[in-house]
Amino acid sequence: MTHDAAAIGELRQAAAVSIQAHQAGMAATRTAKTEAGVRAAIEQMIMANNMTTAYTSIVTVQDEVLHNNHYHHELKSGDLLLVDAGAETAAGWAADITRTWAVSGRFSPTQRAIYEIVLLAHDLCIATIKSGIEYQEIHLTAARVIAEGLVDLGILRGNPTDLVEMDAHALFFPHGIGHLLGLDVHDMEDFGDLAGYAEGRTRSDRFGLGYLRLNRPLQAGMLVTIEPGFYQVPAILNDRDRREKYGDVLNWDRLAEFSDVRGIRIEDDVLITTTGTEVLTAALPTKIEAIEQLISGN
Ligand SMILES: [Mn+2]
Repeated sequence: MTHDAAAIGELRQAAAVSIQAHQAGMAATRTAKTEAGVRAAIEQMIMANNMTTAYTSIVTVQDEVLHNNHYHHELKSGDLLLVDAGAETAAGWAADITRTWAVSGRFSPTQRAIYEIVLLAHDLCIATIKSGIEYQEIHLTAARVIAEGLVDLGILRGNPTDLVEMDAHALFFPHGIGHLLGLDVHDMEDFGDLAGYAEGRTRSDRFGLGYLRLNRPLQAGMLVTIEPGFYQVPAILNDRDRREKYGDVLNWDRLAEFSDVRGIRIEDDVLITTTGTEVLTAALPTKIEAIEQLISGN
């Protein structure tokens, strides 16, 4: 559950190589014709550091497909490319990073607006983490920021707190805020929820909480991911029951203006310390301007 100094040393190395790999992927986006070309650059960097991929890389312009392992799509100007890739050291310690960038090197105004909401959720979650806080509270922080942002944009209508209570955030953020990270990328999930859930706790049946992989108070030495997202998943948004339940709170006409935002996720690896937190993957930028620079190379 908590990592000792030797483990943290390994986890730092996995994080450092994963950062280099994402930077290589960003640079490769300038010339790559397909998702596969970007994936190759990312995984080459991991291999060149004598590491392996900690999990099957996600490198996709179909950003709304949460575990997409196809790489054949052409990269087109106007697409967002979502990359979820991490390295694993020879001893088996993993990193897990997601970034989303514009293939052209320039986010559109609509992509920028949604990206800023996801980034605000990411930043506020990380700022809120400390030893003793409930991880579910971090998840709900992200849910609230996303609901507030979507209300501001006119996509959702209503009071953000009420919207989170009715799980309206999960229409666009249909997964948990993150998970434990260590020898496995979803560390210890082979035990079901035995490690992820504190004794006596079980998964919620709520649409907006049931996907949470970790539900216990955080403590120093734990390494968790923080990975808020926004996606337009047709299977969720076109579901007849949901369209009825959320018919009054979702502005479909306004949402249609954001059709070039299929999905955005931003994920970092956060170590809880006795004095606060340390983001092991912080050296990889999350701000739009810095990412646009890395893509365009200027
Ligand atoms: Mn993850």
